[in-house]
Amino acid sequence: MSAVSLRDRTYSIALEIPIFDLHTHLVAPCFGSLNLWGIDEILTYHYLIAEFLRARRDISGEEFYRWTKPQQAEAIWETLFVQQTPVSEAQTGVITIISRLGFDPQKVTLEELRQAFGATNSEAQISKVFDLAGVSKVVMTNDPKDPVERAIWDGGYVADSHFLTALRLDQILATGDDKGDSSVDAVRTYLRVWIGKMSPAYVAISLPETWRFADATLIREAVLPVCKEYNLPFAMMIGVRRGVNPALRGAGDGSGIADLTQLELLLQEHPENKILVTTLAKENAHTLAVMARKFANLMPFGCWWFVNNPSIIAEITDFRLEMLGTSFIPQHSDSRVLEHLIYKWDHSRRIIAKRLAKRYEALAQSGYAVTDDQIRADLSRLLHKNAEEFLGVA
Ligand code: FIX
Ligand code: ZN
Repeated sequence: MSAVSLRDRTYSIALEIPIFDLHTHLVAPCFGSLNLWGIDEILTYHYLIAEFLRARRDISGEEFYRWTKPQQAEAIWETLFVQQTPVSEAQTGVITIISRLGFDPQKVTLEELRQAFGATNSEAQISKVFDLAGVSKVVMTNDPKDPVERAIWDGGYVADSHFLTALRLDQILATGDDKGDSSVDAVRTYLRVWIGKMSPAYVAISLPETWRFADATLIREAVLPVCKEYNLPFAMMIGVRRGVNPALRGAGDGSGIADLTQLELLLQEHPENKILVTTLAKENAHTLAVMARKFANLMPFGCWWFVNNPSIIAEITDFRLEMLGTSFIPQHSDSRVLEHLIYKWDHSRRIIAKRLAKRYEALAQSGYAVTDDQIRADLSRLLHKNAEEFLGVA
């Protein structure tokens, strides 16, 4: 079979496989205003805010954030989509969303888009977007230290089968329990309480590139023992430099290359914990793949944030397939706005299928012709089974 038809076959099978999205900032409908959807939220995604402020150096972050959200969206639409060719990944992502929702992205106006989104509601949009994106379930990012989210947990949480929970620890480890007690015992108790309330699929934290295992007392003595007690994976997102430009607020974070020998120390000391890791620096992704060959309890996942770009997703997926076969989780969307699921998975599904087909071509050159059943089984592992089995939610 020719390389082209192998690639086409692999992609058409990928389109049939339901996606399990391991990490997002989407929330179930019961979280009300935290559930972001619609064209103004799509246009004011912090990736686009950063790109807008580059295009309009005459406008400061302080001034931009004084505008209303509709004013921000109108300025971003005019600058990044009318005055410019939308070639960045975040710009092209908006075009993918608009096209997949049935509009002509080169003719539709912002007003027409606002009217179309205004004619529907969040529940209807959730089922439409999950269907269009081919996503079966997403994992939320849940933080009981967020006062708005906490109010829902304290009185209005309604489980939704599309949305699994994940207990996020950045704030809990930084500020301790509700009384501000960040002793090991207090944090262990707090984790047990919230694991009981949320039944999370995993427990997660983001860490700077300067993170050191020896200094991480609460991770070593509270988080890892409690995760092991509940057989919960611990997800570490390593390499973020928070607030490198505070004026950009959520758009102001940067990236750093981490010393992953710190992760090696954790894996050596805690072989019975299930550890999910994604890294923000491309260089770290390669080291992580090598490390996953040494530690079977380490599950590399996703192409996070600044490496969630087609050229880098392709490179990272290539060396993961070459070193790990199909024993990793190639992508998560990190969607913040509901409709992101459409573009992030359209773009990633196509790349993952293409890179897997490259491996099939290599097999063909060695005299091995892969079958449709094998392609389906491999893509099922990559797109949902590896995640579901590692989390124990299969
Ligand atoms: O720490 C995280 O979960 C990051 O993904 C976010 O802080 C970041 O803003 C993001 O959404 C990147 O895609
Ligand atoms: Zn995230």
